[in-house]
Amino acid sequence: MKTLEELNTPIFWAEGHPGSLERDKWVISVTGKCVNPQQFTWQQLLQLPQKEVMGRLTSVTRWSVEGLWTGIAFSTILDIVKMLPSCKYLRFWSIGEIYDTSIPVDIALKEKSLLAHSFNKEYLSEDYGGPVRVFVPYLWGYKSAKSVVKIELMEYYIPGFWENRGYSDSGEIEPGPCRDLNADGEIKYIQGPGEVIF
Ligand SMILES: Nc1nc2c(c(=O)[nH]1)N[C@H]1C(S)=C(S)[C@@H](COP(=O)(O)O)O[C@H]1N2
Ligand SMILES: [Mo]
Repeated sequence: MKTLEELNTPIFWAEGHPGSLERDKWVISVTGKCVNPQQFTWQQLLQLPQKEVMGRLTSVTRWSVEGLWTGIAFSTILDIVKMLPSCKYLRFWSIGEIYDTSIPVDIALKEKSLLAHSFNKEYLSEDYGGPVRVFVPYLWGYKSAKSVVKIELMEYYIPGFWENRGYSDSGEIEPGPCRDLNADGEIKYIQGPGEVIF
């Protein structure tokens, strides 16, 4: 099984590369519309039930990479903090809190959405959003915030970093050509919205 680097996956850090990040000191705060806002350390995240999903990260810049992602289901986190019924969106913040993006709770709760720490059984490096990033194969990659430090449970939607710069608020995947990085960048076609399956 290949790493993201071996698959020549582009490394996107629109806000600037964060440098080296210490897995053992990583903390994610979960705040907003919940009964028990709390922080999760790296060690605590690893003690939660782990989930593996096979899926594609697909960029609006038209490349897509598939692999086995491991992490924690959002339902696990939202149950622990006791999300309130008024919460409709999850807003993710990356390290430095310049990059943010939001997704509807119902998409976060879909089968393959994860707070991911591994790709093809290896921990994610800083380049690819380690220690912990969002993985949401149902929407364009800009919704999959890297190196997440905060998850805000929101009643309403706020456009994030790329949404403020012209990408769609929904992040809905649109049909068209796309380079499949698992096939050496061969151009394939995205047929419709939703999870990309070539
Ligand atoms: N913090 C942060 N997260 C981010 C981005 C970014 O620039 N900064 N780029 C997004 C976009 S546009 C895509 S396609 C994916 C790319 O993930 P990769 O850099 O691991 O390939 O990360 C998303 N998450
Ligand atoms: Mo992207």
